Amino acid sequence: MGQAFRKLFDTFFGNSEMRVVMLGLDAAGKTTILYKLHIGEVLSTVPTIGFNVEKVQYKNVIFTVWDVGGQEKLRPLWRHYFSNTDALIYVVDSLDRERIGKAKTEFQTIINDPFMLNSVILVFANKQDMKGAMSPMEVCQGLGLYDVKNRKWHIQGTCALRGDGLYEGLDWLSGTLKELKASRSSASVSTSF
Ligand SMILES: Nc1nc2c(ncn2[C@@H]2O[C@H](COP(=O)(O)OP(=O)(O)OP(=O)(O)O)[C@@H](O)[C@H]2O)c(=O)[nH]1
Ligand SMILES: [Mg+2]
Repeated sequence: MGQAFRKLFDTFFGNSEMRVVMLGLDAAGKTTILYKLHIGEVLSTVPTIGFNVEKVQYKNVIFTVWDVGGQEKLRPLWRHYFSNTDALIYVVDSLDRERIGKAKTEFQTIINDPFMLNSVILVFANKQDMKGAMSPMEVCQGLGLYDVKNRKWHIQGTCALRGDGLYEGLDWLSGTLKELKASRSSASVSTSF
C-alpha cells in the first residue's frame, strides 16, 4: 500500500519521465524540432538515417524524445520504436499538400499498431510560417484525426524555426499524460486496499 501511495505522490509532485516517439514523413521538420527543444537553437539538418534521441526537460517532466528518419525506405523501421511509448508526436509539413494522403496512410498505420494503442497523440502542423501552408484544421482533416475516437489527441500549429507552438504542445502532453498516470495510480491504490 505504501508503494502505491508513493507512486501517487510522485505522479502529482515529483519529476516524471515520458517516452515520446516523433515520426512523420521526411523533411517534415522532426530533427529541427528536437534540437530546438533540446538546445534552443535551429541546427542545419541533413535527412536522418536512423534516429536521434535526446532528453528534453520541461517543467517537471523529462521527455525522452526519439526522432526517427522519415524517408520511405526507413519507415518499415518505425515499428521498432513503438513499445513502451507514452506519446506519439506526429509532424506534418503543412506546405506539402501533395503528400498529405501519404502522411495520412502512415499516420493511420502507426496509431492502429497494437503497441501504440495506449499512446496519446500530439500532431504538429509544422511550417506555419510558409505562405500557402495548410491550417492545423486542414491538416487535422487530411490525417483523418477527427475520426480518432477513444484516444487523447491534440493538434498544434508550429513553426520549428522560430519555436512557435512547440512548448504549447509539450504543455498539452505533460498535462494529459499526468492525468492518465494519476488515474492509473489511483486505480492501483484502490485495488491495493
Ligand atoms: N520554413 C520552415 N522550414 C522548416 C521548419 N521546420 C523545419 N524546416 C526545414 O525543413 C527541412 C527539413 O527539416 P528536418 O528537421 O531535417 O526534417 P526531418 O523531419 O527530420 O526529415 P528526415 O530526417 O528526413 O525524416 C530543413 O531545411 C528545415 O530547416 C519550419 O517550421 N518552417
Ligand atoms: Mg531528421
